[in-house]
Amino acid sequence: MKKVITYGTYDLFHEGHYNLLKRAKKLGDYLIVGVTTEHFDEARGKVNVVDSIMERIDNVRKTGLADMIIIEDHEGQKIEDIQKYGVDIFTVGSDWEGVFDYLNAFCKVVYLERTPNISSTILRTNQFQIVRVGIVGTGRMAPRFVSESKYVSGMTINCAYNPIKESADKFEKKEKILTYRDKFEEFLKDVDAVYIASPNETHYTYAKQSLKSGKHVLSEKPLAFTRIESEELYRLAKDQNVVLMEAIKAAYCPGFQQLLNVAKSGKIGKIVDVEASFTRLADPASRECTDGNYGGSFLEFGPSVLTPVIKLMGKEYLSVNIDSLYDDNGVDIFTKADIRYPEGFATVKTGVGVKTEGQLVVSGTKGYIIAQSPWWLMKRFDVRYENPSIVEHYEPNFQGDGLRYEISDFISKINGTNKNDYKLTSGESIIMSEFIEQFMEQKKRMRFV
Ligand code: C2G
Repeated sequence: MKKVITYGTYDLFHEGHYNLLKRAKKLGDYLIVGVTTEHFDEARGKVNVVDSIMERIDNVRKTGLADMIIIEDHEGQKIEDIQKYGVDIFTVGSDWEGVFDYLNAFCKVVYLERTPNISSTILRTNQFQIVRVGIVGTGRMAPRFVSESKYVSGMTINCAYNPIKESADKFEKKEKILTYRDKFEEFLKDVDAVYIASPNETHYTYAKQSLKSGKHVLSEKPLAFTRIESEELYRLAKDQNVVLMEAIKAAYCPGFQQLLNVAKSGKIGKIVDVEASFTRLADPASRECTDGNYGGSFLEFGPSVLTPVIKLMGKEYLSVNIDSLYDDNGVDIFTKADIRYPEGFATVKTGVGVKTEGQLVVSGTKGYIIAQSPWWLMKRFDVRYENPSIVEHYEPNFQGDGLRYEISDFISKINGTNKNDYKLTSGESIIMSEFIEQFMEQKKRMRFV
C-alpha cells in the first residue's frame, strides 16, 4: 500500500484545498492529512486564520479524501510522521517548491500545482469570502508581497498590473501570476482588493480609481502628497464602504504594538521625546537615489520614522522644521525633521546617501525605550532606567519580512473580523500626508534657492 502524506491549515476551506487533496489521494492508496494547530500556525507565522482547528479538521473530513487525519503542532513533525507511518510520498502545493526538499532523505517529495484564482470557500457557510487581491506595480515590493501572502489565510493573488510591458512580462513569467499591461479597468474587474506598489507619484491616482470602483485598497506609502488628497481618499473609502490602508509595515508588526503599549503603560513615566532614524545607502542607480521629484530619503523612509512619533506624541503638533541635504539630482540624501508638541519633542532622520544609527528612542520622565535597527520590524527592544543594571528586554514574536502583518490586517478588515483601525488610524495617516506635503513645499523652496 502506497502511503501519501500532506499538511495544511485548511482555513476557510476552498477549492484550492480540495483540488490538492484530490490529487494527493491519487498519488497513492492511503492519504494522511496533517492539520495545523493554532499554536503551530502562530509559531510558523501563518496569520489571519479564522476557523478553529475543529472546524478545519471537520472540513477536511467532509471531503472524504483523507484516510487518516492527524494534527501538526510542532516544527520537525513532518520527519517524525513520515517515519512513524512509513510514508512513501510527501506532497504539498507548488507554492512551497523547494522548501520541503530536505524530506527527500525520508520519502519521495512531490509538489502539486497550486490552484490559481480561487474565489469562494466551499463546505461552509460563505460568511467569509476568499479575498481576490490584485497587485499594481511589479517592481521590488511585488515579489515580497507574493511570498508573504502565502502566510496570510483568506486571500489569493488573482493578478497584477503594470503598463510597462517589460516589467509585467518578467513578473508574470517568474511569479506565474496573470498580469495586465493595460486596461486598468479590466484588471479591477478581476479583483476585490488592490495592493498598490507602483512608483510614489502614482499611488493617489491608482487608489482613487480603485476606491471609485468599489475595491479595497492597501497602498504603499506615501498614500498621498497632500493632506487634502489623503482626506479625499479616506472620505471616498467611507462613502464606498471599503477598506483603505496605508502600508506602513512598522505600524502592523506585533512588536511595534507591544512597544507602544509598554511606552503608554507608564513604565517610563511621561513620554517627552521620540527620536527615530532610518537610513539605507541605496543603489546609486535606484529610483530613490536618482528621481529628484519623487525619490529621496524622506519619501522613502519618512512615513516609517513618523509612525512612532505620531502614535506616541499624537496628531496635535505645534510646529515642524524640515531640513535636507540635496545632491545634484535634487534628491534629499539626508533629511532631518524636528517637531514640537505642546509638552514634548520629536526628531526624525532619513537617509539614502548618509548612514546613521537606525534606532528608535522613546524618552520618558522615569526611563526610556530603545530599539536598534531594524526597529521598524521590532524584533527586540529594551526598557532602561537611571539604574543601568536594570534593563527589561523584550523579544516579540516576528516571522518573515514584516509584510504579512499588514496584509493580515487588510484581509481581516475586509472580512469584517477586525473592525478597528487602531494600529494606524485614517487620522494618523492623514497627518502623515501633511508632513509629506510640508516636506515637498520645503523641497520646492530649497531647489529654487
Ligand atoms: N493550496 C493550493 N492552492 C491554493 C491554496 C492552497 O494548492 N490556491 C494548497 C497548499 O499549497 C497546501 C494546501 O493547499 O498544500 C493547504 O494550504 P494551506 O491551508 O494554506 O496550508 P499551508 O500554509 O500551505 O501549509 O505544514 C503546513 C504546510 O506548510 C502547508
